[in-house]
Amino acid sequence: METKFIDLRSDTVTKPTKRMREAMMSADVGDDVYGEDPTVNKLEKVSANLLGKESAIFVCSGTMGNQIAVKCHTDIGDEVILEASSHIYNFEMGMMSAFSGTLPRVIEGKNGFFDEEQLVKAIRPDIYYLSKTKLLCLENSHNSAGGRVLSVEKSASLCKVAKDNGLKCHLDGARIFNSAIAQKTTAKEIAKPYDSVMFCISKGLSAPIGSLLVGSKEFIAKARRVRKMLGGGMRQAGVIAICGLIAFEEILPTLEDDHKKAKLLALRASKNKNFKLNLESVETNIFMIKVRNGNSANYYVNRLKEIGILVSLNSSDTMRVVTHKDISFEDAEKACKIFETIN
Ligand code: TLP
Repeated sequence: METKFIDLRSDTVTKPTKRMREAMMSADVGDDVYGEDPTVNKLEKVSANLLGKESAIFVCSGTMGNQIAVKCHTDIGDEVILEASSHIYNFEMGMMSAFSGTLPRVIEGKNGFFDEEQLVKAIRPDIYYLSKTKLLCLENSHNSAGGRVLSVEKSASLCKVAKDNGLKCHLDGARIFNSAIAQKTTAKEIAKPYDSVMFCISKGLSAPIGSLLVGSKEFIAKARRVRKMLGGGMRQAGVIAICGLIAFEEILPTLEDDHKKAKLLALRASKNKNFKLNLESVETNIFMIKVRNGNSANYYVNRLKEIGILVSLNSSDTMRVVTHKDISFEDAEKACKIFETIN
């Protein structure tokens, strides 16, 4: 018999809802490379409005959206400033160098974020024989930091420093709606100081595929050319784009539940003497559990798997737990009991 796991590895494991699957059957479609897919066009328009930008482009993945942005904002040999544990730097296969020929200048942050002083120091002086610092990339919520949130004020202040120094600003907002909910603000407010923002519909929003990149009309026109270079020009993509439109109506209003489930799980895991957790750091749907009894995190990843719970290995002593809509409160309660007692 197949084991039903409580899958807390990522919010990317979410399955499309019944409403999404039904809507896929009847979605109005056309050839998107000709700009003729009405559903894709609608998703792009709604997404741009939601984020308060002029234009948007539907792309295959978060990685593709981020890398198109890096390419559009830079030239070969330029420097890009990123936080040391950011997704763009660590998990996108070196594409910022392989595809855009840029040099990452990483800053060690605290809880995923650095401050204005560190940023200023990382910007190269404008001297002809030095490479140019062209772009600041931030991530909000910050995945590897355990779903930490960057406040609207801090975000604006960092972007101001960048802009005063002639840099463009890109936000990896894969989970921008989680950040907005945690701060009781809107994605539009978070997106304001950025020239471009990428967000995913295939994570907590539960669509099967896709991300959106938003920005000015001019930027998105350039992004369309770069997406085509990457082979990302899709055809009747309305069958997947429709899921994004439904996600905004059906899933977005429930996203806060994922944060509640994460808080419940973290609280119970914190009662286990084998684990170390900072409960105040649980702000969204992701949190980290540090192991402290001499066993490796891998030991617990495997132990949990034996009992029917999947979590991911973050480092030798840390596991990552991610909640999402396919984890019910009942599942969360089952996992809570195990997190509290496992040894
Ligand atoms: N993150 C995935 C893994 O790659 C780690 C996950 O399970 O969390 N930005 C951020 C902040 C992300 O967390 C991810 C995916 C991406 C970009 C890339 O998105 P995809 O996987 O659609 O290329």
